[in-house]
Amino acid sequence: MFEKVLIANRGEIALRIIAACRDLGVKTVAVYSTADRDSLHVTHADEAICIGGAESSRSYLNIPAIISAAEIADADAIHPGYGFLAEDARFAEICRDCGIRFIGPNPDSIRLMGDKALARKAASDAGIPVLPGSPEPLHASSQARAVADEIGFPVILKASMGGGGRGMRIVRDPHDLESAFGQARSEAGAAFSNTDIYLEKYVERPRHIEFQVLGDEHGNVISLGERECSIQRRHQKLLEEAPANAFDADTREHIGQILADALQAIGYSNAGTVEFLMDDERKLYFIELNARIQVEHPVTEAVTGIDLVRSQLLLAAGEPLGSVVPDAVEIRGHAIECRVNAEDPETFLPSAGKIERFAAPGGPGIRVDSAAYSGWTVQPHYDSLVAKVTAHAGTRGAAIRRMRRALSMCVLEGVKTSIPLHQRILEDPRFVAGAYDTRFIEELEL
Ligand code: MV4
Repeated sequence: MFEKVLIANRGEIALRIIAACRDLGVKTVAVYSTADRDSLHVTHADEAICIGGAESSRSYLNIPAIISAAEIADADAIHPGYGFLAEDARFAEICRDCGIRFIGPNPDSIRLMGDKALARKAASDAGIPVLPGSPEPLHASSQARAVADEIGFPVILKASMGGGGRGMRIVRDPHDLESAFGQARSEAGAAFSNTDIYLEKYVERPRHIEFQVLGDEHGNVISLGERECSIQRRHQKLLEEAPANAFDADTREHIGQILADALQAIGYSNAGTVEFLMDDERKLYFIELNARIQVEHPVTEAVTGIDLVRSQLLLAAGEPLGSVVPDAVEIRGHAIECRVNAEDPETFLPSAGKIERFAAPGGPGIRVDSAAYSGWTVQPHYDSLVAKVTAHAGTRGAAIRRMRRALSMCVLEGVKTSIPLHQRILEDPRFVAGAYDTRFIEELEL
């Protein structure tokens, strides 16, 4: 195992990684920006090094500063968390070239998955179901026309270097295809310095279902089941659950086996999340693979009993999968996570400011991941996540009641938060019935 791990992140995920390291007896190095001097990841790491100014580009995205910190502290590995440098293939490569283990997939996997058109082709070639669409990136609108006429409208144009909802354009009327293609291309060029576009059949009212996978560095991959993440607003998830609503064990098994075989063929290792859209016939189609630990990993940890961040560390250190996870992974009960953001409930804009009072809920089946404390200031420079509250219980109904109890016992004063919105979601009959899709929030707001 590693002697010392540098955590190239902040907030709750930095604390989560420190916890996993300490459980394994691994020393930790925090890095922080000048805005984060009073942050808990600085308090709790064994060492802490200031790497630059408040703006992310000067600190948490500053590769030379982070590598220098790792060399000064003599860290043998870097955990990138999520966001920031987590899916930067170049950073993973630089770590490797400097003799520092990058705790995540290899640079080639990260690069492949970063190009959504190539990822889609690789997934399809490896036997993962994809939507009808273009087999390669499109370079001219005539190519888009040929594919769209073949598969039928509506279609969606997506930027290859986009993802997570950025750089997409729905085309319902065949007459709009050429102009939409031109706009998608110029937007992609401006946003990603890459004009590659691909096309897919557009799925109306999809559900967002994602599978957690883990792979070792010896060619073994397993699936740890799915999460349902359809409750989101402007591509920001608000609440996630595991397992997905009314998802049968046979489908879980079937897709899980396809993913294990496919990712083994691709040479994928460490943690990953395979995103699918589920249509109204409950068919699943691959859309993206996120080559990182995700915000919502605690719901999978709750229902599988597997510590995913500990697993990432062990796998990156070369441990075989068989010694990291049990032979038979069972899904036990139901878990729900609410992402508590410091935001204005009217405008959804981040509400930075001082937290005057914070007391996290607890009790049976409740887990809180947070770097907040009374007197801490929510920084305007970073994302507005203040706490993740995860409820685990024997049934979905019991998990919903447990989450309502936890949110009602969460004291969080001084900033506006998304808790009232979460409470509305948890009372909504469609949510309670599990009968929702990705349009749930826009319809809740009507
Ligand atoms: C789609 C789609 C419908 N059809 N692709 C948005 C985020 C990105 N990961 C993929 N997204 C979508 N891709 C096809 N072919 C609808 C969405 C989509 C969506 C997907 C998941 C969760 C929320 C969403 C909200 C709006 C659109």
